[in-house]
Amino acid sequence: MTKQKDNHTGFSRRELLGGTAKVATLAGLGAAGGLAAGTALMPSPAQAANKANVAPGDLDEYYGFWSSGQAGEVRILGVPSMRELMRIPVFNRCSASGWGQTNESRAIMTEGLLPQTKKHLADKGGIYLNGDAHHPHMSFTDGTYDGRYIFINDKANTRVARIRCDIMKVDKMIEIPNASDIHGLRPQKYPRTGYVFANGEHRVPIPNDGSVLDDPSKYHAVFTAIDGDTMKVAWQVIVNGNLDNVDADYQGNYAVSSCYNGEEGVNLAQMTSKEQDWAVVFDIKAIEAGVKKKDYKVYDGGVPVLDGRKGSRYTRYIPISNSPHGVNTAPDKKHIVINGKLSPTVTVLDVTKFPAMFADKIKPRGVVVAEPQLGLGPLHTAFDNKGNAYTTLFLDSQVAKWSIDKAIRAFKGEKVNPILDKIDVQYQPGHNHTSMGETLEADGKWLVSLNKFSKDRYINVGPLKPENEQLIDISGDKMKLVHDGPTFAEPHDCIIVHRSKVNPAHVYKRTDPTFAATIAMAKKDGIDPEDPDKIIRDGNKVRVYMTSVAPNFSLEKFTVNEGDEVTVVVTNMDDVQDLTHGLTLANYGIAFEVGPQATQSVTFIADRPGVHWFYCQWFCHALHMEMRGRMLVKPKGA
Ligand code: CUK
Ligand code: CUA
Repeated sequence: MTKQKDNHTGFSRRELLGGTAKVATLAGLGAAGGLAAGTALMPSPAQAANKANVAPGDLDEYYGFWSSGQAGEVRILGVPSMRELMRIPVFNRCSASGWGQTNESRAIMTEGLLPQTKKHLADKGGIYLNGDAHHPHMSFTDGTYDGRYIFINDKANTRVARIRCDIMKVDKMIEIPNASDIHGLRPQKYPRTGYVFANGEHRVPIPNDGSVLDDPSKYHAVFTAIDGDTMKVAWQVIVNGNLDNVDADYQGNYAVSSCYNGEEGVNLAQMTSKEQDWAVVFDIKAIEAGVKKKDYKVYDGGVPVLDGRKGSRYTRYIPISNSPHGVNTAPDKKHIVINGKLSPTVTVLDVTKFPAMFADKIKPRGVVVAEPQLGLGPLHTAFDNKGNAYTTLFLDSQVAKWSIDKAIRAFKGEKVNPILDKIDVQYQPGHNHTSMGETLEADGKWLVSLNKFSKDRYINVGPLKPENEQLIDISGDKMKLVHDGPTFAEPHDCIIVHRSKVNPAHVYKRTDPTFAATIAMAKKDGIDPEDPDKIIRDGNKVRVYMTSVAPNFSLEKFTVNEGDEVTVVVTNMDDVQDLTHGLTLANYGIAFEVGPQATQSVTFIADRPGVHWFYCQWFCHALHMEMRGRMLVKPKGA
């Protein structure tokens, strides 16, 4: 394939192809070698786009949960409209909602940090301000989404967070000990989540305290199983090589991770020197038995760490050529696809052969049942409900649709081409995802391709270009591109969840655990937080309690002394849906959201004397501008 060269000729591909989605689609078919006959029947892009059109006021059929890579948050999109509906701050700090600033969010962000990290952050504000959020996945029950939680990794600072789907806010965030840079993440699919599997991608010494430095032979990668209910690490397994992506089977017995650095190198040349890497299979039941028998060591974090290196009864290593990347379990409950990255192939594993492999009755490669060559740079695969798979080809800037069955038959020697269709995407796709495609309820309606480059698809916005996420209709034989969506860093990964699976609340419950500690504090101060207009002074600590009801704060003003440690607690008494208030404290860098029926608080030092207005920043009422009050800070010695 020479597609990339187009970008070096001075012409953009769009110009070369004539600039319509239709022509691009045809070019994709041409590349698959199946052009001509059916093309006259293809609907125009406008017709095809109609299906994706959600009229004003109409609701989408699916929730899309998008990670945002280095932006560190999760975004909720409506699918198929691709409208961005909401952002959920996770590892980032959010100016609008006060995530990372409120006492409630800071408790969530800090309680799961290791002691050495708390120490590291002590003089830096106490929390990390960045994250690299790659893989959002919903909790499962019996092989499909159950609408409880979304789990997501932070590659930048080795964390895993949990989002509560009833309020669409993070309620737990933990740092993973003994590992570095959590990358691949997937929940157990059966019988339920259960475990959340998390891959430490980069190899480091254990413990990583400086006693080992430039001796990579003493570095390790660690696989972690987190209990998704308690958000505590259940156990860890040391492996050979490194750990990239992971998926679980539909039986609850195994997890499979890809390794692109079997060489255990620390630079590019070393990491890519060998033709063979592998996928490592974890035997969950054997590991649980090993934990029971205390066949482990304890390093950091007080968690059991088992040895799963080659020869261990807990793992098997399946040789795969050249830097495998994505790992994707098919909804046929049987096949797991490992995507080749530097190899043009994907490798199909048959999970029903795993017990024989662990019993050493067959060689690890004996579980491979197909290895079709799809094109250049296969990264990730998604599935429909008809036995087909959709693989992104990063280097070819295409998505290949292929038949798992045909690939298996071809592997056995039958003369059959497993590739059914190819479509051009713009440009360089990483992850893709189908509607409900990672569950037993895959429905084969929509495919989203998350592309790392937009190049010429949009008017120029300066040196930093948006990336591009595209919606593809996969309901027919041929894939049809129906929507381009520019996106800020970064369209990393997503899931597409039928809206029947998710049922968020409209207003908070007063008993919500995310602000229970604040209410307990109010009670200790002898205050009913729902009827508070009270200022408690406790040495130089001042706690200010107020409520909000549009368009009023219950306190018109409060007075503190310069140098006081002030905690402002706001309870939003409005119990109407969509009536969020906020509190912004001028020239103190303070702002936070208070949802209907929620209590939120912030603590700061009143180190600037003078008059400081606080105001509501959520436009809530015709008299929203008047929804304000004063903090009076008496100067020292006055
Ligand atoms: S990894 Cu980036 S394209 Cu982090 Cu999911 Cu494959
Ligand atoms: Cu309350 Cu604006």
